[in-house]
Amino acid sequence: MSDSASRQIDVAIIGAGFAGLYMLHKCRGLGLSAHVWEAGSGVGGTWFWNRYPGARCDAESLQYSYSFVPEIEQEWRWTERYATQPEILAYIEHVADRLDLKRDVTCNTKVTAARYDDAAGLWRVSTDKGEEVTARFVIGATGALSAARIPEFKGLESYTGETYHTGTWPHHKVDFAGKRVGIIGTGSSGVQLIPMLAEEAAHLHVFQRTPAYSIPAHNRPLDDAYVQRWNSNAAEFRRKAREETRNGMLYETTTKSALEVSAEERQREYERRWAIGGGQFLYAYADLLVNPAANETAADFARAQIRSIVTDPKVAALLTPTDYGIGTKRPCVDTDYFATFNRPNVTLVDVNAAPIAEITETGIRLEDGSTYELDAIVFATGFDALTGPMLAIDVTGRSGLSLREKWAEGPRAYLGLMSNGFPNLFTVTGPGSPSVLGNVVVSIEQHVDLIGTILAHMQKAGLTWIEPEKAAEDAWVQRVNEIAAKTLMTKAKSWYMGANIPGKPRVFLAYAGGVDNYRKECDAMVADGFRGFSFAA
Ligand code: N01
Repeated sequence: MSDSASRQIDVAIIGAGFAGLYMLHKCRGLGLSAHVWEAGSGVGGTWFWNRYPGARCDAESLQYSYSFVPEIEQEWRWTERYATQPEILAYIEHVADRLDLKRDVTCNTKVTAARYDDAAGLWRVSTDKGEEVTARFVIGATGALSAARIPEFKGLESYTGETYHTGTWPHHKVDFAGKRVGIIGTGSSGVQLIPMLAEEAAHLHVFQRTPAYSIPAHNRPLDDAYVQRWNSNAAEFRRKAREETRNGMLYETTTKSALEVSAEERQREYERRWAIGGGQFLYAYADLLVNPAANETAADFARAQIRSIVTDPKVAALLTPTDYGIGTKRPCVDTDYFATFNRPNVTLVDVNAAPIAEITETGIRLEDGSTYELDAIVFATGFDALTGPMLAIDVTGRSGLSLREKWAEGPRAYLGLMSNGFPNLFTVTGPGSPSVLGNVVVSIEQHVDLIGTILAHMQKAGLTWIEPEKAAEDAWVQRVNEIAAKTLMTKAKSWYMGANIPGKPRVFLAYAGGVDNYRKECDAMVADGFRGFSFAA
């Protein structure tokens, strides 16, 4: 890959995951000079970093992939319903090679600052390798879940055993055989990793603060006939997912309320969907995420599944979520998660009742004084979601305005795409867009296409400067909040709300109106002469 970049380019792109790579391809198609900087030693973004055993996507592989080059879609053969991390990474590598993208990607390099030069009307982008590049446009393709976070546990630096974070997993195989392992965190990453660790470790302690709802994946190999059927109809399937679904995935949906059917019918429907596996379960009724009583019916069903699997009633009770609704935090999808707690070498530790007081030289001590001696501690403690990756960069816009200051009370961006005060700076799937609430590849393609439409318009009209109007931004932020407030998702303590980071503003970070409606909003904005944006030559 390229290790140097020209000093003056049209577009500086930050991040070489799904978003950055497609953005680079898009820019090339417009005849713009573009370059990508990537912190990792290879392309792939999320799928480069999250290499922990068991890591796989819980969106179906035939849908969680690019659609912008139909030939690539046809020639790539996914092997499983839910692809593993190595398979997704191999796919991204394949696309990058196929489109010859890597020559414009500089790896092992973090963008540390991006400063807007008011006089020149250009961005000055600095990296941790001492490079400084000038670009007319900057595009943050930094990912929504890329700022891995270890909570500030007292004594962490004194621990002498091995430590890992799921989001920065080593490239070599980690050997847990014969070891006493502790894992903190039972979100999507923990739920995938825990069964794998239990297979290998001498003993696994799972430190759980909040129990997770988890739906079985029922993963399976993809047979040729199924793939063939998909490929023959791919264009139409993709169109439907983009334009007619809330979350960018072809799920069976209904307009029915959970409360308008009998308890028996509901039970049958939940059983049917549980047997299909994956996220479909939450689409059983239209009101599961807006009506607490409806949600409770689905939550109750999911709780009963836990009790039916976990043999020790005390452990089952601890694993059962009671104080938030199903789907109000990001739901997990698992293979053998709950059954893992029946193993004699697995102990569930309730760190809600007795929080972690400190990490000692040799393990973990809880506030009730109990101690756990551990050879390795795995942090499955998540990410500083959506805002973390952009705020890790020292971004300074017009008249010295810092993005950290501007977003101090929560992110503000028009359509989740651009922020007033930061001309010519776009974010792909940024806060205020649907991003994490569905199939993120669908949202990435939509944003990259939209940015492409804006850049093409500017080229054609001889414009060099774009900024969203403050009034349009304020109205969008208000809209994002209003839509979120109608859902139950604002009621739970989750990373959707910034609640996993002490001190982070509690605002809902994504547009919850659906990818279908979001696309319509964006298309209407374009059709209306790029309503809400100011331009200059
Ligand atoms: O992170 P999380 P994740 N003491 O934030 C706990 C995507 N993803 O990496 O809930 C004790 O969800 C925390 O507890 P609590 C997906 O969008 C997708 O698992 O805050 N515990 C929680 O249990 C997902 O939602 C896939 O009380 C502490 C856990 O750590 C997102 O990434 C796979 C703690 C963090 O869970 C993030 O998932 C993996 C503390 N001080 C990830 N601090 C697939 O597609 C935190 N925790 C399958």
